[in-house]
Order: sequence, then C-alpha cells, then structure tokens
Amino acid sequence: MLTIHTPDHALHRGTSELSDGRLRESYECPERVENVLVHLRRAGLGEIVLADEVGLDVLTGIHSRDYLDFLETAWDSWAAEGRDCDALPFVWPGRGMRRVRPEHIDGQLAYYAFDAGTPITAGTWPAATAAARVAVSGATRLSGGEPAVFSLCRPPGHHAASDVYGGYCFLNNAAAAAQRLRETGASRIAILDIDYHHGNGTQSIFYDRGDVLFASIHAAPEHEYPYFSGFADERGVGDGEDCNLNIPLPGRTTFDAWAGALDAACLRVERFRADALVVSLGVDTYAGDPISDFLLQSEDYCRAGERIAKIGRPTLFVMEGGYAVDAIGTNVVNVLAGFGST
Ligand code: Q9C
Ligand code: ZN
Repeated sequence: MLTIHTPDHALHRGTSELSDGRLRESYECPERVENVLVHLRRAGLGEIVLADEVGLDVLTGIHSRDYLDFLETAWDSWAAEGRDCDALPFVWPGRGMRRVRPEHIDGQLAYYAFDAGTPITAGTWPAATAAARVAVSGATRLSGGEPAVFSLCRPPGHHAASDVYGGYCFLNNAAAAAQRLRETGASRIAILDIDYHHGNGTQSIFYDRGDVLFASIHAAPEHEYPYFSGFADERGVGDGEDCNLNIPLPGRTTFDAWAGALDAACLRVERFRADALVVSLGVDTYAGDPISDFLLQSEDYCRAGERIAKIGRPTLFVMEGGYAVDAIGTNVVNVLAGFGST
C-alpha cells in the first residue's frame, strides 16, 4: 500500500484544549504521526511518499468561502489582540440568541467552533492545508489507478463541516478526497467512518447528496462526544435520503459487537456500488485510548482491515483519530496489513 504524508503536520501543536474542566495540551499531537511512520517503515507495507503539490480548489466544494477565509486569518486576528497563547472560544450563541457573524475574533471563534477543545495556533492553517493536500494527493493517486492508498493526515478532518470546526478538525480531509474523486471521474463514492466518534462534519457535508454514501460506526451520542449528531435516525435528506447510515454503539463495546456493526456498514457500502471507497480511519476504538470507551485490541484491527478489503473497491484510507500514542502505529499498520493480506 502506498502511504502519503507531509512533515508540515508538525506546524500544528495545540497546547490548550478544554478537557474535564481544565486546559491541557492537546491529545491530538504530532507524535501520533511520527509513531505511525515508525511502524509503517518497520512493517515494510510499501512506498512512503510526500504529498504532491496539488491545488486545493476542491475545498470550495465542501467548505464555505467565509469559513476558509476565517481559518486562514484567525491566528493573525487573535495575535493582533496581543495574545500569544492558543486561540479558543469561550462563548456560544445559545437558544434564542442571534447567529450573526461577529466582527471580533472572540465572536468569530464562537461562531465557527462547536467545542473548546480545538485550539488554533500560528501553524494551524499551514498544517490543516497540508493535511488536505495529503488527502487530495491520495485521491489523485487512486484516480490514476493505484488500488489502495493511505493518506496519513493530521490534523484530522471528520468533525469539520462546511463552516464549522471542532473535535481537533479544521478541514475535512476525507470529504475533500471524496469530492476530488467525484471531480476526476467517479460517479459514486462511499465513505466508511470507523473512528470512535461520529463523523458529524462528513455527514453534514454530504447529507443532501445521493452521490456520496456516508456510513459510520461510533459511540452513541447520548453518552459520547459530539453528543448532538450520530443518531440512528439520521438517514439523509432530499437526493441524499437513505445515503446516510449511523450505527451507534454503547460504551465498553468489544470487538465481537463492533465487528457485527462493521459488517452491517460494509454490506450497505457494497449495496451502494461505489466507484471508490474512502475510509475515515480512526483507531480511537482501541481499549487503551485515553479519551474513548471501546475495547478493541491491537490484533482486532487486522480483522477490520480484512473485512474492508472484501468490499473490493479502490480504497483510500484517511487518518482520523487515535490518541494512545504508543499503540497508534501498531493499530493502523494492522488495519492496512489486514486489508492487504486478502
Ligand atoms: N476529555 C477525533 O477523534 N473530546 N476527534 C475530547 C477529552 C474531543 C476527537 C475530550 C474528541 C474529538 C478526530
Ligand atoms: Zn475520534
């Protein structure tokens, strides 16, 4: 399997996310990617290359112009207030208040963010655009005939919607890849999201589209972040009706139950007869993950990869979550090796 990455991810290192009532350094850290690269090289899974110099016009197909402009300039606006710490929102438009875009940076952070756990730093925009380039490069390689590609994106993307950021995500890498595949000849794309958290951003971007299926297995939102998205009755609207599948699972879910849900999601993907498959690959379902509550073991990820391979489509894996830094590489390599073994 071909892996695509960039060193520019390291430009983004959050030092303050709000977690359990305190500010702490972000769980979503550069060491995650370094650990994945160590294990990919050790496993000899295939070529590892840098992202191509692809343009990012595709982003305007999935994000609004005002949102992209905000992200690009947010750090400068923040720094212009004399602040040198990470930028976080501290207020939100609650029920009954007006959702009008404020002029002050503090108001804009509140307008575009949906949590206080996603710090913007001086390097966030260059890192996020580099991650999008890693994803779009992967899509381009897939269109060019490569059967399977791993885009080692960081920061992750699946919580980012058209004009909303959160959950450590700014630009939706998987959505950008899917959009790119659509623009380069594919008629139907399936996105399979196996991150522990619901991919609310990806769901939202494609919710009214019938050309992109979104299928996700994740922790039930009654009890887990992002709390306000990911319920089983969210099935798409308009042209996108029945092109959205959510399979929420309870806390402490083990591999047996999770594998049953994966099979159901894969069956739906197979029935969609997509030209290509994008997998939002989070390994925060791991039992040792510090912020998650599923019980998958490292060996289980091989079986997950095997099941995904059975779908039998050109496949782009896009890195999402996974915060057990010492195990993330093993778990990712196991998915990719399981995929390649069949
Ligand atoms: N006490 C992804 O996996 N909540 N994002 C953290 C820590 C945010 C996860 C709470 C989780 C976001 C891409
Ligand atoms: Zn996650």
